[in-house]
Amino acid sequence: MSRYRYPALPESEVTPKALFDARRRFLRRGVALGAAAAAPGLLWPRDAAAWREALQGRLDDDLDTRRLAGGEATTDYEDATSYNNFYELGNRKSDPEVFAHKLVTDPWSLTVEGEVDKPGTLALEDVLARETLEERIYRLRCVEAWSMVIPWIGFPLRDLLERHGPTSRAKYVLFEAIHDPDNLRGQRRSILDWPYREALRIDEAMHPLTLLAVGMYGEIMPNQNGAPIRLVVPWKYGFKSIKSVVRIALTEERPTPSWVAQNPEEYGFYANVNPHVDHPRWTQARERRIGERGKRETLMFNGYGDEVADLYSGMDLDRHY
Ligand SMILES: Nc1nc2c(c(=O)[nH]1)N[C@H]1C(S)=C(S)[C@@H](COP(=O)(O)O)O[C@H]1N2
Ligand SMILES: [Mo]
Repeated sequence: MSRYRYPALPESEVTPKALFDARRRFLRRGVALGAAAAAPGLLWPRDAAAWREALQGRLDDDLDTRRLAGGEATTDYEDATSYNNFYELGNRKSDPEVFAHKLVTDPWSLTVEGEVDKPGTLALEDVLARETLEERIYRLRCVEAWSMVIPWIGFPLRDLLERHGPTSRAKYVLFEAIHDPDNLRGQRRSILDWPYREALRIDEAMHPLTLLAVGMYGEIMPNQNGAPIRLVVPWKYGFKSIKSVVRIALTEERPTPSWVAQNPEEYGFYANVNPHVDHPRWTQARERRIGERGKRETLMFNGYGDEVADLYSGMDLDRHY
């Protein structure tokens, strides 16, 4: 990926893969590293540095890991943080890393509203204090026919939604990303109708594989990957996995995601990974795994069919792409 190598983050900001692996080995041997995990319910520190330290303390804890990428090797950290789609930070794959510092993540709050009994806006540290973090290794398949395998750290979206009590009218979940055109160069251009919006059907949102991620590779989420909190829906094309989420609204009507609004011929609401339905500009039968030579066959539902195919039984997936 040397073609995409741009000025790297300061060394203190990154954990090279080797260090990550070494720490994992330590953790497997049961050696406690870093600060102790913060107890749920603890009042989290409000200033950014203290918060980072507290979150890092929880990431250093021996989190449960679920390997859900069929034993496939994880993508190099360097590649996963330098080859990105994050249009708020620019169009090129290298832009998100180069302009990562423009994303202001402190303070950050998350609003949950709409069809819920208990709407509310919480500081991110208060959201996190309630949740149990875990590690999940998932494939990530972009609609542009490249893919990665990423070890995320986060918690099921379902846990958050249930705390707010979805009403019986909640049929869809809308997600909205940060809107900050003063700092985010991409938002000064009309690539999309900002802010970036995505949506899931409620059963997709409540599915145990659907994750809200706050870290990856044992680290706090790098800005270019969607800090401080992003969605990860591993059986759908990457554009559904919206980064830097500020608002979640449960709705009765189906929301229109940004990409669907921009080009409904190219992007569908469901966007399930499907090797049999081609995008007008890309065949979806095969994919390029970043860091590998050659191509891989794309798997139906990105390899998560056993878990999720039931969600779509009786639906014509050629039409509901
Ligand atoms: N807010 C926001 N979220 C976004 C995007 C974006 O441009 N803005 N790009 C999407 C696309 S197209 C992909 S493939 C994934 C890429 O995630 P990664 O850079 O962490 O691999 O993020 C998705 N989430
Ligand atoms: Mo993508």
